[in-house]
Amino acid sequence: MRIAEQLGPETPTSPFPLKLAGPVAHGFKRGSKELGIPTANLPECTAQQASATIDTGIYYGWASVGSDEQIYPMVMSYGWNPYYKNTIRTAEVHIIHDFKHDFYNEQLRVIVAGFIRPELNYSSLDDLIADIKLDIECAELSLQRPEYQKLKLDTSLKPE
Ligand code: ADP
Ligand code: RBF
Ligand code: MG
Repeated sequence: MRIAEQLGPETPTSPFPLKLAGPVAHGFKRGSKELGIPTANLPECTAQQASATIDTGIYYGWASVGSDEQIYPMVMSYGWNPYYKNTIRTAEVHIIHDFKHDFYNEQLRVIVAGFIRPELNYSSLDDLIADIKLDIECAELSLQRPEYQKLKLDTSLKPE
């Protein structure tokens, strides 16, 4: 099993920080039900835009939602979800916070700050879940660094 031991550069390095936004879209509903890890899906056109800048993979950064001023750490899965053999590329953001309600259609603002790993296929759901938990740990550690904390001040994360 992979271990999230590599934190990457001390400073966000090109193409990061990458800003993405859009109203939260509906997906296949597997995140909450099958994985216990909900992912707020960015609209297809936003995912399309990202393809000009980043490869598929797992990323970390910051996020905010709707009129909420709070800025949360996030992990983003960008790609084909090989475990599920999807035919469309999705940008899915798991916000590292326990929300009491869904927020479909609300504006999701994201700053992607760094890369964690490529997308992988798994022989079991448990292995996928275990890796996502490592991704979350990796994101939390990476985002503690001062140059990554500064990104929280970016105006693109503020509600309109
Ligand atoms: P879908 O396939 O429609 O994306 P998911 O099972 O992945 O469904 O659940 C995602 C939804 O759960 C989000 O759109 C959002 O409304 C809600 N949600 C609740 N908590 C979170 C969270 N911490 N991170 C992301 N989405 C969350
Ligand atoms: N799906 C995969 O098939 N392979 C992966 O390596 C993978 N990594 C993920 C990492 C994170 C941090 C998250 C939030 C999701 C990941 N998923 C991965 C996506 C998962 O399959 C997807 O969230 C569900 O299909 C629900 O839409
Ligand atoms: Mg989802």
